[in-house]
Amino acid sequence: MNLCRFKDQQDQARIGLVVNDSTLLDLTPAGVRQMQPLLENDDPVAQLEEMALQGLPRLGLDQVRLCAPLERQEVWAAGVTYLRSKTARMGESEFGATAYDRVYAAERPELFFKSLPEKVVAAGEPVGIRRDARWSVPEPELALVLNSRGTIVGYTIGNDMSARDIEGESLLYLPQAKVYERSCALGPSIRLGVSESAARAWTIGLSIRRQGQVVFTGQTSVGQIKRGFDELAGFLFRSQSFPNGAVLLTGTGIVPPDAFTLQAQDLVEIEVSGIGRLCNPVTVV
Ligand code: DO4
Ligand code: MG
Repeated sequence: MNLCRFKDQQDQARIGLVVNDSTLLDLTPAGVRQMQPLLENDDPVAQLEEMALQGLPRLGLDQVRLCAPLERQEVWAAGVTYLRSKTARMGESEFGATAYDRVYAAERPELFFKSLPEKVVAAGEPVGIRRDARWSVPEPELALVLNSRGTIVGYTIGNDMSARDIEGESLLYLPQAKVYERSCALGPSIRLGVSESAARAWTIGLSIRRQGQVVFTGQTSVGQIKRGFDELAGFLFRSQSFPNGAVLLTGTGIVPPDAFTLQAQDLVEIEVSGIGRLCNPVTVV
């Protein structure tokens, strides 16, 4: 069951339930105006299944504009959770290599702040590459949707856009490599009611198109993530509360070759087998 946010003709955000590739159910007549109360519910799937029986209006997905599937949640990200990410970072940074090696094996994961909700880019909107970076890549990641109790209520697709030259120059530049205009995309919807073990069987695919030609493709499996989802969420909620819940990206396992950098007008397409597809064009910011 996939939950989405969309804008109606009056530009008002509404909540919907994705029925199939082309149709959604508008949950507004069932009294749903925000996602948060649903995500706080102990069993959102049961609640939504009941609503879906109420003869709600059907809309074509091509008639609405999807918004990023979050409201007031901060977005955080985990890093160096896949072996591929560890080896790539060790290669990009001369003096930071041991830090990446250590954090991969350490008890405490790397977690960093990624985005305020209002800065997150939705499916179809441009993601940014910094104008002062030479080496920019998308990071396709499974994102955990957590309620205020730190419980995983769903999953969405995240793109942790990164400037690898800035990140590689100094570990202290990580916030500038990771947090800038249009550096985080989420969407298209939240998949609810899936256990961690089922999500671990999903695949993540990345394809990058330039002028219609595929210039990079890669694939990984969510099962390659070294850490448990509750472990990551548990560290995020240590000594910190999130009254609006939080979204936590779980790290990348797909890294394009070192010679590859994104360019303006490239098209980034991320597919997570259990969720759907997040596509964004690239712009310079
Ligand atoms: O420490 C650098 C960031 C790592 C990251 O974003 C990832 O592994 O996905
Ligand atoms: Mg990342």
